[in-house]
Amino acid sequence: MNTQLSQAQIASYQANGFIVIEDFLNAQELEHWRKVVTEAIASRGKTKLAGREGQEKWQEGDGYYDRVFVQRINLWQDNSAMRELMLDARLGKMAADLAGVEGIRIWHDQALIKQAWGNPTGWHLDNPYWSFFSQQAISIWVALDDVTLENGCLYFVPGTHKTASYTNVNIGQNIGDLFLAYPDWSTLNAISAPMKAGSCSFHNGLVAHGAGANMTPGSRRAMTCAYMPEGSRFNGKANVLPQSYLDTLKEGDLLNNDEQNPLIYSSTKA
Ligand SMILES: O=C(O)CCC(=O)C(=O)O
Ligand SMILES: [Fe+2]
Repeated sequence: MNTQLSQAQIASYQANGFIVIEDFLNAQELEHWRKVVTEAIASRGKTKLAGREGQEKWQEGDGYYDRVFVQRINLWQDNSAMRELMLDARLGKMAADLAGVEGIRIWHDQALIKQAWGNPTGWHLDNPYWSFFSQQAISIWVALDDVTLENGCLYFVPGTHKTASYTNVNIGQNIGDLFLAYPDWSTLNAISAPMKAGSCSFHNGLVAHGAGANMTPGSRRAMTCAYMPEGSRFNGKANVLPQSYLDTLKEGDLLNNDEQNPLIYSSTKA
């Protein structure tokens, strides 16, 4: 795993709100990640979020959003091989160094499989969906297939993380709705991020991003993980937090539960 970051890469991430890292996984590691993701999804079944079997809200249906991608969240919580991949401190250090923070917790992982002929991923921000607000939230997105303009690569609008508020839109059928909420962004150009399988990108939780449709008969598989900077506080949104934990939280509380949000790296702890 190529986890080295140069100062130039960190500076580029901070200026643009995203960075692509080529050849992140070697061929053997890529095979392993593919296998783990495939098995974890298969054993999860139709429930999108760990621990929510039978809850209607978290079951895959057949609407537009269900055809954007197969989305399975917090696979680390119910699959031990995925837990080993996601809790790797080297990933935490990359995320912390790019974000410019001391400590990083897992917010949630997610497999995002844009299947053959899948819908585009409408433009959105990530962090406003989550239970904490942070300008330093960050996600890794690992390409498990060659990701191209044809099968649904990511797109970013550079620099938007600097002017974003926490206003957001849902990933819906009108893929450009985000630009109605942020009219100042509507004349900016997007950058596409095609990647070879095994490459990855990191993006800021407030940078405008989306992905194209899958216009091919093959799947575009990605394994992703969203990270929360250590010290983040509860903003009142439930998002993926279980009810039993929400019952103990009030707005402003530190989100420091090691079971739900493991601290995978801290520069101040050995
Ligand atoms: O994979 C996609 O289509 C979208 C990914 C995304 O929005 C994210 O990782 O935050
Ligand atoms: Fe996103």
